[in-house]
Amino acid sequence: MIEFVNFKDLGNEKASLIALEGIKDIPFNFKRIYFIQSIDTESSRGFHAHKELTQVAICLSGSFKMVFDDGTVNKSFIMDSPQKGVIIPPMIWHEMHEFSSDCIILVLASNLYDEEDYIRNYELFLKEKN
Ligand code: T46
Repeated sequence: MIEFVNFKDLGNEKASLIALEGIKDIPFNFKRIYFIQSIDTESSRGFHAHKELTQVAICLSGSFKMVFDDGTVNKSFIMDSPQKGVIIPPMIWHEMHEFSSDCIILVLASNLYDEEDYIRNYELFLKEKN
């Protein structure tokens, strides 16, 4: 259920530099990039699944906890490295918790924003899964 992609740091002792190319580093040609920052550390985010969208989330700074739920199994893991992305496949309920104050999350998405692609109701998600 959880698949990570690892990125090589091309930098040197003066700076870290990570390049992300569609297909090569990210397993699809991304059409949209967004980032989440200045996150209230008391807050949680996500609480939805996507019908068709695939995404890769990368924690550029700080850390947060990601929870994946496929309707049967619930797994959580910590994201805390800009060299590691997690693939968020379609039809995985995902939640983000425990943001550090310096947390910045970059997300590369396979498609443009479409609210119709979201399932934001957990009961509906379970119904669609089964
Ligand atoms: C996801 C997780 C990891 C847009 O108008 N365009 C966009 O490209 C995005 C991503 C969001 N929005 C609007 C929709 C909402 O009115 O921005 C508002 C906040 O979005 P949302 O509450 O969905 O944010 P998160 O952090 O719960 O979820 C986001 C992504 O929306 C979602 O696809 O998988 O990050």
